[in-house]
Amino acid sequence: MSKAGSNPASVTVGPIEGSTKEYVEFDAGIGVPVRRVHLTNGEHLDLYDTSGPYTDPSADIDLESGLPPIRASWVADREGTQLDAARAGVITPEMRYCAVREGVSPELVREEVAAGRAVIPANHRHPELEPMIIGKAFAVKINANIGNSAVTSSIAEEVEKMVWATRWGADTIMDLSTGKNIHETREWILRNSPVPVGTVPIYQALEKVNGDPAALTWEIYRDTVIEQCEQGVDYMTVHAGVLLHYVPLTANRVTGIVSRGGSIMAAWCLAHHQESFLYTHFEELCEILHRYDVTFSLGDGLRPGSIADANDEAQFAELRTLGELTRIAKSHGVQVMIEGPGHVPMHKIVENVRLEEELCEEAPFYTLGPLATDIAPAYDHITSAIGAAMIAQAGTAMLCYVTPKEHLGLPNRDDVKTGVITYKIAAHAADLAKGHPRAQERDDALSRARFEFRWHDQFALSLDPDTAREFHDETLPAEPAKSAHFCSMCGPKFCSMRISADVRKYAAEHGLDSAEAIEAGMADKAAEFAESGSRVYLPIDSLSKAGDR
Ligand code: IRN
Ligand code: FE2
Repeated sequence: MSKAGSNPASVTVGPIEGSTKEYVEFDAGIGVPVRRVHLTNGEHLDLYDTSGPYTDPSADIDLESGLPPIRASWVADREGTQLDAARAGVITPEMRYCAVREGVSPELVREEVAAGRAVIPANHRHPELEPMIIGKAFAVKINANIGNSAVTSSIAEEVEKMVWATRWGADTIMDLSTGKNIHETREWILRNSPVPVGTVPIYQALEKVNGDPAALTWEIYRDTVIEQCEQGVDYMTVHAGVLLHYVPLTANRVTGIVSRGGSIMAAWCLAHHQESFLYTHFEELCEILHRYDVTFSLGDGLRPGSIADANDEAQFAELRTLGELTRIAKSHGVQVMIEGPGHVPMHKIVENVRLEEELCEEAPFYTLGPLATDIAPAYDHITSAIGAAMIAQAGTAMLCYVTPKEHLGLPNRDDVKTGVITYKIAAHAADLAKGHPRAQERDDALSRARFEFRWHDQFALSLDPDTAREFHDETLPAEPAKSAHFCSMCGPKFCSMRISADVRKYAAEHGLDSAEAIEAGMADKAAEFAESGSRVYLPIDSLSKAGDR
């Protein structure tokens, strides 16, 4: 491995509270990971697990040697892509693996990949990867962006951010490093990443020409792409839809071009008054990506960066070009997904999915939020999760997370976790609405635990057990409170869950169903009320006598 120098010291390891790491039987020596939540009533629930061996206490984590190359024998003499195989009717081990993870048939996976409605980003040179699938027929996925910039962050921190993001549920990560040691940082991340790693090669190409977009050339870009393909990057953002004659369409926008990659390419086109080299050399790019089975993520360089600019001509002109490029990529057997906005008000969201599907042959849509309003910097994980949930329900396959630091600074570890958890909420809410086969199991298990006051189980089933427990324990830290039939929100007397349980108990004791029980209970209460003199407000001493303070 070409990883010299700064050795990342350590990363977060160990199981998530209330869960163990298990492997569902697959091929010899390879299992499909699940997070098994153990409940106090003796039941357990297996959850989709993105965290890799880091949550397995028996795993030997050594960042120097990287994760075990579980796919090594699958890719040893592989030629072609998952798309080629799927079209030829072949079910690859990666497809079978994804099928187990999703709880669907391998044939469904093959069909969706063959149709270009799903992608399995898996570079032949990233054998450490635990394969996953992105497509609207499957669970909605989320991506976490990490990466240092020129001003902050070290390699050690970036590797930890990858481990940390996948611990909380990131399905893929993108290394957007722009500062020093880009190649080395990426090597550490790749060799230790159980999830697909994406990049935006134009960022590194720009570093190579000292930050001057006009100095970029096709050759420098091409060599950067090859360098990253060789390293094992699984998917790449390519802003090939930013055409020279689209740039003027952004002139009257409120926020112009907000995409980093988009603005670099726009600057190049204007400086040379030539068509984008990403567009003119697109077929060559397809040939390179095909050799490694790297997936295109066609960038939305002209995405709206404000509510005012949503769904404008610049955005949709680019989308039409992405449709054209999708067909070219697919004709080369290269897998494709399409990046989308951005900032979009709620009533304009569904139109984005409809158009993307129409223009890009239903290639998986991968969106950045969108933010449903511009007015809440510091809370843009929330403004964007509103849009993300809606766009995912409409058919978006993967959501790029937004952290509370969006528009303000580089996210730290806490921001990364907040962003991931927020996006898991959006993705899961969409899975429920779409009727994804296994989504509701978890809600039902958690609600049962809540109703039965199994506090430990409620924590363990939650997206963020640590914070759930911490909030509970702020007011009721003692262990007996973990089986108490109330929490400090309403207190023992006003707990609706407890009262409901009482209604059921009354029903069982009196041989009634719940509705009858409520009626009978009401009648009892009415009699009691009349007996006590029909007064709504009782004198304080009558209450304290009953100990009811
Ligand atoms: C996702 C959808 N639209 C954009 N993205 C992500 O934004 C993309 O995957 C990558 O992580 C980042 C690229 O940003 P620029 O270069 O377009 O600003
Ligand atoms: Fe923005």
